[in-house]
Amino acid sequence: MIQVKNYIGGEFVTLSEDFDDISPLDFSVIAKVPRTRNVDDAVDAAKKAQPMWGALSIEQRCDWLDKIANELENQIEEIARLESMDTGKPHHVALNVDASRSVNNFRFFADFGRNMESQTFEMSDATNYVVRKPIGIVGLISPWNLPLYLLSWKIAPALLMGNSIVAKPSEITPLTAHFLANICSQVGLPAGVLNIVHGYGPEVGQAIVEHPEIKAISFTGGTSTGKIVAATAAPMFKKLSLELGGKNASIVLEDADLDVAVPGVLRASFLNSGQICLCGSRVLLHSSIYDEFMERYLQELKSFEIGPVISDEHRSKVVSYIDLAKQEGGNILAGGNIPDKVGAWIEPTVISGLSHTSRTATEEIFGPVVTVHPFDSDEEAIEMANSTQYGLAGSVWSKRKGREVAEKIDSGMVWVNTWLHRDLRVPFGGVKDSGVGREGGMWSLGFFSEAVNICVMED
Ligand code: TXE
Repeated sequence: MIQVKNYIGGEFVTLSEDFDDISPLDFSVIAKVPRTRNVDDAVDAAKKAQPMWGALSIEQRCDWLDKIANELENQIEEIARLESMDTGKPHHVALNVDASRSVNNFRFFADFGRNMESQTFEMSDATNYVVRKPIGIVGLISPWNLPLYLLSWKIAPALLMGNSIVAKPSEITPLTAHFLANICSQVGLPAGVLNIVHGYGPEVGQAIVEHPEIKAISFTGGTSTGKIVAATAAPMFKKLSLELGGKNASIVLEDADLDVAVPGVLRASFLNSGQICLCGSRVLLHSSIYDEFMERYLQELKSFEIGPVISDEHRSKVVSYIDLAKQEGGNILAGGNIPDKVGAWIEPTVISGLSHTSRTATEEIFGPVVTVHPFDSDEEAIEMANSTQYGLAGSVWSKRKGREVAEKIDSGMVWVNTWLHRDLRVPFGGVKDSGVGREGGMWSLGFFSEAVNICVMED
C-alpha cells in the first residue's frame, strides 16, 4: 500500500484524514491519499522560496530542469509502472506516451529556455527592452487522464520563469505526482520551490484558486470545472489558463489514403481508451469511401488494445451515453457492452446512424466511444465538424486538400494526415468551451511570466 504524502517546503507531510486511491484495473485500494483542505502551509513555503528561485539566472533554472529530467529518465520504468497502475492504461502507453513525454517536458523547456532570445524594439531615439519577470506563486491543477504528462507540462515552464508552485494532481491519480516530488527531493531542488498537495478538487483545488497570494492558475480538466475555476479567479484578477474538454472530429475526405487514414483515425479514436481531450470522438467520412473505410476500421479495431476507463463512476457516465445513443436512434456497429471481468472495462464502441447534432455526437463522453457520420461535400464536413460547443482539436485526412479544410475548422489545433504529432514549441489549446489561452513554447513562457517594457531614451 503506497502512502501518498504532501510535498511542502521540501518535506513530506501526511494528514490525519486520508482517502483511498482505487485501481481501475481491479478496484483494489492501491494508495492512501491525504485529504488536504488548506494550502496556507504550501503557500508560505512557496513564498519563502520564490525570491531566491526568481533571482537565479535562466541558465541556472534550466540546469535544474535538466537535473529533474535526467532523474526521471533514470526511473522511467517506475513512472510507467505507477502510471499504468493508477490509470489502468496499458504499460506501453504509460511508457511511450506518459513517461517519455514527462521527461521531454522538462528537457524541452530546459533547452527552450537556454535559447530564449531577449526582445528589443528600436525607435529612432530610444530602445525598448522587454523583460520577463516571474509572476510569483502559481497554482497548477491537473486531471487524471495523462497525470504526470500534463502536470509536468505546467511545472517545467512555471519553474523556468522563476515562479514557485503550489500544484494539485487529480485525486484519482496521485501516484506519479508523489513520485515526482520524491525525484525533486532526490535531486535537491530547493525547498518550497515546488509544493505538491493532494486532495479533492472542490476542497484543496478550490483553496488554491481562492488563495490571494497565488497569482496565476493553470488548469486542465473538465469544462464544467473550468467554469467554477474561472468564476473564482476572475474577480481576483488572476492570470488564467484553461485547457478543457473537446469533441473533436476526424475528417476523411474522398481523396484520403486509407492505408494512412484507417490506422490513424483508429488511434485517434481509442488511444488511452478515448480519454485524451485531443481524441477524435466523431469520425466524419466522405460517402464515397464510407463502406471501405468502415470495413477496414472495424476490422483493425478488433486488435486495438485499450485499458479500462479511469473509474467505475466514469464508466457509468460513458455507458449512459451508449444508452443515450440507442435512444437517439443510433446503431451499435461494434462494442457497446461491459466485458465480464473485474475493473472499469468497456468494449470500444462505434455508433452510426446518428445526426451530427444529436446529444451523443455533440457532448463530450471522454471514453472509448465514437460516432461515425457520412458527408457528401467538404463544406458539409466543415459545418458538421464545427457544430459543437467545443473547439479543441481535429484531424483531416486527404492527399491534396487537408490544409485548406483544416484552416476552416474552428479549433485550436488540426492535424493533417497524422494525429497527436507534437512539436512542443507550437501553441496548444482550444476555443469556445475547450478553454482559454495556449500552452507550449513561448506561449507557456508568456503565461508564466509578466512581460515588462523598459524604454531607454538614448542621451
Ligand atoms: O476533470 P475535473 P476530471 C474532461 C473530461 C472529463 C472531465 C472530468 O470531460 O470527463 O474533464 O475529468 C480539480 N476547484 N477532461 O475529473 O473534475 C480536480 O481535483 C479547483 C478533459 O479530470 O475537471 C482535478 O485535479 N480544482 C481534460 C482537476 O480539477 C478542482 C483532461 C480536473 O478535475 C475543482 C481530463 C474546483 N472546484 C478531463 N473541482 C483535458 N482537456 O485534457 C475539481 N478540481
